[in-house]
Parts: sequence; structure tokens; C-alpha cells
Amino acid sequence: MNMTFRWYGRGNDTVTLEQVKQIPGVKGIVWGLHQKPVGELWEKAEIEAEMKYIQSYGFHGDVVESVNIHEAIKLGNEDRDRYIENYKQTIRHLGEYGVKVICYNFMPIFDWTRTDLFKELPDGSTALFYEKAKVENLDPQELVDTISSAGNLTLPGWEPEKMAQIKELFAAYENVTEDDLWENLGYFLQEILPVAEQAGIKMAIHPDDPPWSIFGLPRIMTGRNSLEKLLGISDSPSNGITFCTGSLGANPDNDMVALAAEFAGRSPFAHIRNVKIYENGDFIETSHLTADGSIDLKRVVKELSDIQYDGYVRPDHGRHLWNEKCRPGYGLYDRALGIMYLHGLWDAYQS
Ligand code: DNO
Repeated sequence: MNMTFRWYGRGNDTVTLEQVKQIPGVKGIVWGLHQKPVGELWEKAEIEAEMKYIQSYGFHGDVVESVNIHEAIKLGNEDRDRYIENYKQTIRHLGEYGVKVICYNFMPIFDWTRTDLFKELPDGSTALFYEKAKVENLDPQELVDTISSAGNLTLPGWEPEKMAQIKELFAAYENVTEDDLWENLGYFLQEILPVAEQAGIKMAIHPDDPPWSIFGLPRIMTGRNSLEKLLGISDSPSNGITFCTGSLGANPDNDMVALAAEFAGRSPFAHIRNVKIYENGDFIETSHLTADGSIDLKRVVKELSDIQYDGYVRPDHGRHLWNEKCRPGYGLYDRALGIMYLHGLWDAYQS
């Protein structure tokens, strides 16, 4: 288990690498060029600058999250090949600087989606919350208008440049089915996997979060069958998964312990966090402690320990504690606590 911590870069994160350095057992920083518009080539100089900074603190920068996928690729548009070429070149550049894993997702338009970023938990901390009915009752057009007018439905992981053309994007997806999305994912992977292999990089797809269709858009990385189908696209060792307990685990039908047993070996990267699922389908991100949520994280870690998992792990999100002001889900304190819980489980199982 190679413990890492996600960091959004200098000037873009409230957490500093000096602080991360004081969390025991963190070996690497999961990074990205977050200011880059999706689809653009990542230049060598930009990669080198980030890597050097990360390495100057004694961390590795083996994992990039994410090189996002342009909507033209997901839609299978005519101009997708141009963006795929950029993607390939970015992979080669990252390989030159020693990157080993690229996390990506294939969710149409939106990345992870929540309805409240600071929902209070009984202990007074706040956390990311998803209210199922709220999302279900939102007509996409209403959503679009809300975002374009007031911007008061602020959800994380939504690229501003995309939000500017949200109406066009919804229109473009109108007739796109799950099968189409699979086909476009297959096309993309067949193109890039040979390049990734040559560059010594594993591609690790992130599951959809939440793992079901939202706003009438197709979503395909939602559970066991999706993971199996993904691996069936290519047996390249570069075709892998980001095993995310919190994303897949928001659907109680996804047995995360069983999925860990089946898929951890094909997951070069794991995001380990807990969620509490309510009966009405709402969920909230809790502390990592198994007793606090609906996912049996202690047994997930046992599965990883049993196979001597040597992939990269991050605690993923955390709650906001002790009045910390930070990016939603990406504060210092609760992620540090989560890391120590994961280390504790791992050490106990390994002894
Ligand atoms: C949320 C993250 C996701 C993830 C992307 C991967 O915090 O887990 O935003 O980075 O979906 O491409």
C-alpha cells in the first residue's frame, strides 16, 4: 500500500506540502494541472515544474488525477481524434517524468455530484452530502438555468468552461445511450492503451459518482458488471481501475468487500473512504471509521492486505473539522485521520 495525498498545487490548495510531510507514512502526492483547460496538451515544462516541486519535499509524483477527457471523445464527435492525439502526447510526456498511473473518468458533463458541500454531521463537523430527491426532481433545463444565471448550485468537479456551454452539451447528449458511451470508451482505450503501455503508465478509470444516471445523462461505470466489461475491452496491463469505495459504495447493491476481492488486483490506484447511506437513498461522507458509515472499510483493507496490495492509495475525501476552511472534501485534518486509520488497519493485518 503506497499511501498518497491529493494536492491541488501551489496557490490552488489551502494545504501545503510542509503540512502533508507531517502525516506519517505518506509517500506521494497525487497531482494534476488543474488550471489547464480540458483537452489541451500537457507540456513537458509544466510537468517538470510540478514534479520537481513535489519531489523537493521527498514525495513521489507517480499518480496524476486526472487527465480529463474532452466531451468530444465521450460523445464520439468527429473532432475526437484531435483530442485523442493530445491525450496520447500527454501520456508520453507524463511517462518521461516517471508518472506511473493516470486516473480518469468517463462521466458525461459532470464529475462527482453532491447537493450540499457542508452538511452538518451530529458531531458538528461538516461533509459532502447527496440528496437523491433533490437531484431527481431537478429538470436539467432548470439546472442549466440555475447554473448559468446565479451559479448558486455549486457542485465540485465541474469545469467552468464546460458550464458556459452547458445547454449545448445537454443537447449533444440527448440521443447518446449507454451503449454509445461504451463504444466511445472502447475507441478511446484502443487508441491510447498501446501508448500508455509504452510509456510505462497504467490508466485507472474512476467509477461514476454517484454510480447511477443523473439528469438523464448516461453513466456506465456503476458497479461490478461495468468493471468486468471495462476489463474486457482490453487485456492490456495498462487498462485498470481506480478502486473508489466511496463512489461505488453509495449504491448499497455494490458490495465493496466482494468487489475489492475481485478487482483490487486490476486497480493500480484506490480511493478509500466511507459513506453513510440513508434509507431514502441520500448519502453523506463520514469519517473513515468503519462504524461511522455503511461500508466495511476494515474488511476492504483486509482484502488489500491479503493480496499484498502494492498500488497507490489515498484517503480520498474527508469531513471539514475544527473550523478548517478548505476545498470541499479536501481539507488536511480528516484526511490525515483517515490515513492513520488505514495505516492502522494495514499494519494490524500485516503483522
Ligand atoms: C473526487 C474525485 C473525482 C475524481 C475524478 C477522476 O473527489 O474522486 O473528482 O478525481 O472523477 O477523474
